[in-house]
Amino acid sequence: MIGALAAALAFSALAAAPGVVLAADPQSEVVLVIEANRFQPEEVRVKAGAPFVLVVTNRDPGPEEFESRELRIEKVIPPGKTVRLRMPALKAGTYPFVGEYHAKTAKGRIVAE
Ligand SMILES: [Cu+2]
Repeated sequence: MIGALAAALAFSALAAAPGVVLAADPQSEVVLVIEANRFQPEEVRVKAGAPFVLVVTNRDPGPEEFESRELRIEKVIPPGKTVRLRMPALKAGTYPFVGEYHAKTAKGRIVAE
């Protein structure tokens, strides 16, 4: 038991070593789901100045277009599909987006802070 604990501690110490973490560190992901013509969540918060990946899944039976004029993104997401959008480092601020095919209900924003 103590041996296993020591091994676990040793392992986490290893995992915490900067070089090791860096090599395996995936770019942070922000997850959005489209369902019933709405985004969930409608607001996501990200760190300003750090690129990230926006992962958008469309659970609706029809296509949706993720669109943000501010971010210059337009991406059609077929029903049941997931797209991964590489996002640049954003300056602090609020960046609205819509699902263009259902823009009355599908609205959200990315807040970089
Ligand atoms: Cu469009």
